[in-house]
Amino acid sequence: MADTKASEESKELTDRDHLRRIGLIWLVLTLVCVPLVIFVLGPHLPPGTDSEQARNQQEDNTVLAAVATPVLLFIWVYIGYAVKNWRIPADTPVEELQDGPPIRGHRGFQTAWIVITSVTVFALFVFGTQELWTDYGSGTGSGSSPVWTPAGYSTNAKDSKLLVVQVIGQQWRWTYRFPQYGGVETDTLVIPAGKTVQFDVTSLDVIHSFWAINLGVKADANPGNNNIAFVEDPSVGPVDIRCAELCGTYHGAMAQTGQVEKQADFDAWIAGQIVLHYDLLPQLPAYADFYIPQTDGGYYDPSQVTPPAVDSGLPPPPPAPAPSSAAPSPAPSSS
Ligand SMILES: [Cu+2]
Repeated sequence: MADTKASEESKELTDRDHLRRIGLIWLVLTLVCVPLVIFVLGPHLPPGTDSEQARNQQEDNTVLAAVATPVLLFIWVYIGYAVKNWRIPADTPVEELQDGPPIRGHRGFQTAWIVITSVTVFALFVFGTQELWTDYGSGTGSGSSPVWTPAGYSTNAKDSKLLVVQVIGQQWRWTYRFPQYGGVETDTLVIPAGKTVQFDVTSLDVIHSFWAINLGVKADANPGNNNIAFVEDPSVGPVDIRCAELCGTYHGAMAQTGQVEKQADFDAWIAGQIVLHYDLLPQLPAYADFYIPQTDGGYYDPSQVTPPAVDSGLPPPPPAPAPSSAAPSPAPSSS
């Protein structure tokens, strides 16, 4: 009875009245939900706030969610309104079921649709491009010549004022090499808090992707390629690391926990690593931007070799023996 009354009532309303009601409900919900998305949901969005990059990306995700909210609400409000007001009564015989009348050629609606969607998408395009450009190269896939470089960056790791960490992916583990610390290699990532770190990401075999989730860094690891990404001002705590490119059977096993330490703790750790691996250092190939295992049986492309800079406070390791082209070199130690 109430249903019939309601549907009779809605029949008396013009399209314009319905539109006004839908618009009003949408407006109220939008005014309530957008601030909730920005101020309540936003601070919980990934990738968190553990570095400058992460904070920027969290802001980007908040902007995207805030822009998407009115669109989503319009769809939900319209569906809810239509279900409530234009539903065919349940006892309608099947043969009487039919589609509603088609809507054609409403200039105002078509114009508004095109303008609103175009402005939204174009604004997001400009915003997204600007954010990629200025958000410090993380994930831009700029390769060895990053679009954005922080102060202190140098194309040669030796001259860089930043801490350079070479990230080497292979099936199925990560190795980290520190060219400014005698080229020592480690199997865990430790970096100092509050600094800018440059990740030179490469691979020994197939394509991997170095994803330091809570630092907001994701960079593809391509064999024969040096893909550079930066992280600024990381805060002390664990780093959640994954491989983000399906790379074979044990792809899922490339998950690891690194650590951001206070500078003094990092200094102690890296000095300890050098002492631990001191005898092995001469057996490592000279530092290079990437490994090319196939070329001459060695692990680095000789044309890419740049001498390592040692500023660990320890004496530099003895010079590496001349590479032999007859037999393949042993795999570099990663532990
Ligand atoms: Cu992988």
